[in-house]
Formats: sequence, structure tokens, C-alpha cells
Amino acid sequence: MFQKVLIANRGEIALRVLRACKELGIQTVVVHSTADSDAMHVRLADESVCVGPPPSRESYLNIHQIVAACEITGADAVHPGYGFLSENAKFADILAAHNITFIGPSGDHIRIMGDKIEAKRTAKRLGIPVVPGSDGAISDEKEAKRVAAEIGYPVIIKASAGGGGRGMKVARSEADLEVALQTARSEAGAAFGDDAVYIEKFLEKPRHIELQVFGDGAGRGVHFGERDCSLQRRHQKVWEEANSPALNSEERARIGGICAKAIADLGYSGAGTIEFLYENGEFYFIEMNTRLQVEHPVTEAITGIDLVHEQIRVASGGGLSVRQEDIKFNGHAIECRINAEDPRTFTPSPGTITHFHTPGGLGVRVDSGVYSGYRIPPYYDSLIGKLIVHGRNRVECMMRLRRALDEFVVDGIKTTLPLFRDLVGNPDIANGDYDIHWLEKYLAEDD
Ligand code: MV4
Repeated sequence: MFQKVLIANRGEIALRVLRACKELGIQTVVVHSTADSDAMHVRLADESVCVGPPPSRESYLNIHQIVAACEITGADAVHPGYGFLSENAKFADILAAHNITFIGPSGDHIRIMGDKIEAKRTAKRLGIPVVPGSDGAISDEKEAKRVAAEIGYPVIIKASAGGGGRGMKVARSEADLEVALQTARSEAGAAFGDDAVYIEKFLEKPRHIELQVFGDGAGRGVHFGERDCSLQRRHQKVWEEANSPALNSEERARIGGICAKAIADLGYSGAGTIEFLYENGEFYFIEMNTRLQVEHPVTEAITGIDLVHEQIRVASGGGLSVRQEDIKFNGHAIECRINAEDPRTFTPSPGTITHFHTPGGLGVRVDSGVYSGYRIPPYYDSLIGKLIVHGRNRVECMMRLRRALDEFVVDGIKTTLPLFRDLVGNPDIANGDYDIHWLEKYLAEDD
């Protein structure tokens, strides 16, 4: 087991990882920018190192400073959290070269999944169902037309270096194709310095369902069920749940089994998320994320397993603590992302939190790094906390969520809490009847 772990992140996820380290008896080091000297993660860690000025580029993304912080403090591993350096293959390689363990997959696996064409090719080879489309990059308009005619319109052009919704263009007929291809290609070149694009059948009303997987790096793979993350705005998830209201246990076991086997065959190590679009009872792979995700607590709630413990165990060579048959799905969990934003326009609302009171009671978890009197710096993302509620079934979970939202107080800034208080009263949400476009339509309707 590691003696000392350096946490290369901030906010609620830095605290989340700190808690797991404390439970495992591991010493903790955090890094922080000059804007975060009074942050909770700095107060709770055993040691802290200031790695630079407020902009992320110069602090939380500054690889040299973070490696230096490891050397100075004698940390033997780094947990990257999510965002920042969590999916940076070069960072994983540099740590390995310094004999510091990156708590995550190998640089090579991060690299494969970061290239969306290579990720899709790999998924297909491993037996994961993918969206019908081009076999790799599209070279010219002629090829695009041929593939589109084969799979049928509408189609979507995606940037290989994109992901998370950046650099996508839909073509509803052959007349749209030339412009879609050219725009997607030039936007990809400008944004990522890589203009490789690929083409897929465009799915009109899918759900976004993702499988939580884990590999032990030695040929074993397991799945921890799925999360439904369809409720999003501009590719930012707002509400996530486990299980998906759309799946039954047979469908879960089938897609889960496929994903667990793929992870085993890949020799993958650590936590991963395999993202699918789900429409008319079929799964279509879109991307894989090679990190712990923001919404991992809903999976922890229904499985009772600490996913950060598992990450640390696997990275330190101790293997997974569970076999597939030990993983049971208990009840239902929902996570609401509390952002320092206007609840309708999602405009950031940094400032000082004058009063912060979190709900409690059975089945209620709040992961947050803020406190009464805390000033939210304007440099980072606006997530200030997550409310995760668990119940024996979805109805009980929703009752508890309504109650927990009533108790939650955040004064001094705008937050997304009022949006959630509206959503819990909505019949579609109560019925679990929504797709990836539902929230944006809902927000457009009542202004
Ligand atoms: C799609 C799609 C429809 N058809 N691919 C957006 C984010 C990126 N991860 C993939 N995305 C999409 N890919 C095909 N073939 C629709 C989306 C999409 C979406 C996906 C998941 C969650 C929210 C979304 C919102 C708009 C579009």
C-alpha cells in the first residue's frame, strides 16, 4: 500500500480522495494555486504545496510543478481526480518515469481512448456494440457520401480529437453533407490541431447511459452497473441516476457482461466509464472515459462499494476487493450537481457564500468543499457540491430528494438548487421519462 498520496485536484473531489486516503491510513499531500489557500482540501490534508498562480494552466495543470511537489514531499502516488490532468497520457508517462504511481490506467490506454476513432475501433474489436458509421477517419467528401448513403441519413460528423460534444455537425440529407464535413473538419483543426473526422448514424432521441467498469491490470474486469446521465445542458450533466430508469436487470447484466469482458481483454487498470447512447432497446458505444467521474457516488450508493478505495487498491497492486458476483445493485440513487450558477441561464455566479447548510438523514450524502464564509474564486468550474440521495426504490429516492432539497441552504450566491426543486415536481422526471434533449427543451419552454 502507498505511504503518501498526492492529490492533484481541488474542490469536492480533492476532499473525496482525501477521505479515502484517511480511511486507508495513507498520508496526504495536496497541491493548490494561490487562489485556493483557504480551500477545504488544503485545510484537511496532512501537507500542502502551492504550485502556482490562479490560472489552471500554471497551477493544477502544471506538470513540472506537480512532479516537483511529489519529489519534495516524497509522495509515492498521485490521484488526479477528474478534469485537470486526469486524462493526460503524458502526465501518466512522466510519473511512471519518475517511479511515482499514477492512480489510473496506463498512458497507452489513456491515449487510445483520447483518440475517438481509435477508441471506437478498439471498442468494436473487443465486442462492444458501436454506432454504425465509417471505419475510421473520412478522407474526402466522396467517401463521406458513400458511407452516409450506406448507413442512411441523418448522420453526424465528429472530430476524432473531440469528445464531450465538441466539434460535431449533423447532416440531415446529402445536400447538408459538404458543409457539415468542411465545418467539422476546420473547427476540429482549429480547436485541437487535428482535423481527422469520422461519420456516424445520428440517433435522434437516445438516452445517455454509461457503464462503470474496473480493471485490475492483470486480466480481470468487472462492471458496477450503469448511470443514466441524460439530463444535461450543453454537454454539462445536471442530474445523474443509478440504475437507469430505462433498463431492467437482464439488459444491465448483458451490457455489463460485455463491458467487463472487454476491460479484462484490454488489460485495463483502474476505473473507467464506457459511454453509450441507448435507443429502442439497443446500446451504441460513443466514448470511454479513463478516469473517476463526477457522478461516481450514485454507483457507490447502490453498490455500497467505495470506488476510490478500489482505485487505490488496484494502483498499489492489491487487486480489486470484489468479484463480479459480489456486486449487487441495491435500490436507487440520484445525484444533483449544485453549481454556483443562475438556475435558468447557467451563468456563473461566483462570490462569497454567506450561509451554507447541508441536509442530512438516512440516505443523504453531500460531497462539497465549501463552507459558510467561503469565497468562490472565479477561475475554476462552478461545481460547489453534489447532493446524492439513496432509497430502496426510485419512488423513495425521489421523496427523500424532495425533502433534502428543502433543507439545503446556500445564501450569498445563485445556485442550481431552485432548478432541482422544480424538476422533482415534474411528471416526466417522476416517471423517469426523458432523453438527452429533455432538459434543454424544458428550459426553453418556460422563459
Ligand atoms: C451522438 C448523438 C447522436 N448520434 N452521436 C454528444 C457528446 C458526445 N459525447 C457524443 N454526443 C452525441 N453523440 C450519434 N451518433 C448525440 C450526442 C449528443 C449527446 C450525447 C450524450 C449526452 C448529451 C448529448 C447532447 C447532444 C448530443
